[in-house]
Amino acid sequence: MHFHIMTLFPEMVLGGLHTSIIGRAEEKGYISIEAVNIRDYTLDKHKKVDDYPYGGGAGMLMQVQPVYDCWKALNGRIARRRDDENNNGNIRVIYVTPQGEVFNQKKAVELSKEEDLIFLCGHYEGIDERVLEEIVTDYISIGDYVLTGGELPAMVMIDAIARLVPGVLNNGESAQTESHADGLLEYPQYSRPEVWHDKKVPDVLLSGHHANIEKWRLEQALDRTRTRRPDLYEAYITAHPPKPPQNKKKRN
Ligand code: 4GO
Repeated sequence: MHFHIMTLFPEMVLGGLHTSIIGRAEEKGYISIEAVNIRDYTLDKHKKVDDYPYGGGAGMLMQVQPVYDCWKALNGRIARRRDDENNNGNIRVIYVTPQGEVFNQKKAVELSKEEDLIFLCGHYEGIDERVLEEIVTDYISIGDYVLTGGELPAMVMIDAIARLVPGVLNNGESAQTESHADGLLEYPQYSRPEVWHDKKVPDVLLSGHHANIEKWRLEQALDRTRTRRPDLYEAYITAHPPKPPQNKKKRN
């Protein structure tokens, strides 16, 4: 899967994503991450990319020309790599904005199935609406708060999406069993030593009894979700109503 980030701060995005698991996934070729500097496309002789908003108001806006020309060039490069000149506009462009649909694990799963994704990161007070209308396919937010730029949310989403791409996590199972995969928070986990600060690892985990361990983990996940995220718990219980107790027929 190929991630393309349109930004005024390419070093920021690349610096944050070239480390750890995502960096290794890139080295191994499971994903690629490219940052494109919008400023490289400005036709302004002073390399300016922003201007005052019509109608007044605080701050500056990113202008249509550099954003559009940057996208046009990038989209063309992707189309040529795919050997498909007719796919203009097919590549999803995500504008990272507090006005978008709120990102979650379900959205991450959906987006992880794309071959290419373009993230458009705004700065200042945002981007001239007209170019957004022409190039953006998805408006997505990482939560109800305002940041100074779209770079951090783009990095958050890329991390969440990339780890779902096959091969990125070494253990194929771990993306399925973790928090949010099934709508529940994850059960608590323990490693060595067996006792620490007088706290002992729960006996069931040392028992080797896999059915009991699974049962304990599900109970813990349910309990944790109910107390910490009652909203998720309600949704889970609605989708998985608890089975009524089995009515055991007495045999004569
Ligand atoms: C995205 C972008 C917050 C989010 C942003 C978010 N703030 N909650 N700021 O995902 C355009 C200029 C938006 C700064 C950007």
